[in-house]
Amino acid sequence: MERHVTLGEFIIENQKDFPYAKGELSALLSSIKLAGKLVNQQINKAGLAEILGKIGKQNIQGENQAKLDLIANDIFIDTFRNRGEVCGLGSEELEDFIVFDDDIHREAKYIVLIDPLDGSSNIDVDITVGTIFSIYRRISKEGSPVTSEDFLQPGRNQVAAGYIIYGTSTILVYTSGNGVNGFTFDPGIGSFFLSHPNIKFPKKGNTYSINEGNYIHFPKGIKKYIKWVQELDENENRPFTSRYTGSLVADFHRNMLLGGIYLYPEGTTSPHGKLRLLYESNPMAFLTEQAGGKATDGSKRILDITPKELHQRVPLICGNREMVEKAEKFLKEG
Ligand code: AHM
Ligand code: MG
Repeated sequence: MERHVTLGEFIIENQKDFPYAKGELSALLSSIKLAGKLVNQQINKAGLAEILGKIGKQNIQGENQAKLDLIANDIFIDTFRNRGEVCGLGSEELEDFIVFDDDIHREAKYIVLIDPLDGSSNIDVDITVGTIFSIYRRISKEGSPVTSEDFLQPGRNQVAAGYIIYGTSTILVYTSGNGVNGFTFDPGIGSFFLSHPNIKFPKKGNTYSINEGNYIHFPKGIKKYIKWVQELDENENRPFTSRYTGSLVADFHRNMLLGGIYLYPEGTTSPHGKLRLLYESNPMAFLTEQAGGKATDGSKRILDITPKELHQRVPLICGNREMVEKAEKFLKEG
């Protein structure tokens, strides 16, 4: 019988990838796995459990919060609180970071940043959503209080990052700096199994993902790039195909598996784009690079940006290296 590797087994087998870890990072990834299963369960029954819809409040960024956004947020926070590997957490849904300041957590090495339910405008219409996570070692001394500097580290310091995509199947995709692997959830057994080993962007791609409704607000270079991808050129497989769900996780996942580029550029109404550096762009940039792609804000490597604030936004262009470099060229020429 063929051996099916579970996520738990894979994490333990690859523990040697983490030079300083004594098992805490493996345990932390297991916490994410557990929280992901709980969120998955809620999403699957959302229409029946009266947990669809908005709650009539807005998050720190002025966006309407959905019930499931907050349920997912609470599930992740409770899971980390119930276990001992995390000393602090930042979430897209919370104004400030949380410090787990008790005897168990104070000595912990890791902080976590999460977007508990990304693409939340899609929840009520049954379109794929995702959880995005990003893990750093704290800078402050273990045992001392967590500080904002622990959270405001450049993305290149991430020790692990990934997402859970709640789509036609539920898949957890992560990297700990040694390639990208995906694990599909088997709901009958209740386990994630390795289904997408060593994911790499295909050499060539011909899908572009961008909210073209914002065209009028885009910088000139992006407008020209969009016209270029729509031009006929049989040698280069153009025009490209447009695919955009409004869920970063879904668009990213497809582009990484089939080849493509995702763009959320700056616009006149959103000068730094929409996506959050800490909760969305950094983890996706880490995954992108680990899968052989490129992630930029238009001119700079995303992972080299030093964040100034927790909810900082940044333009994001990520995907197949060649495609991203072409978009950068158009932006440079203006
Ligand atoms: P969210 O975290 O509030 O769901 O917002 C992030 C989402 C991304 O998943 C997606 O790519 C983008 O917002 C879509 O934005 P827009 O509707 O402006 O195209
Ligand atoms: Mg989001």
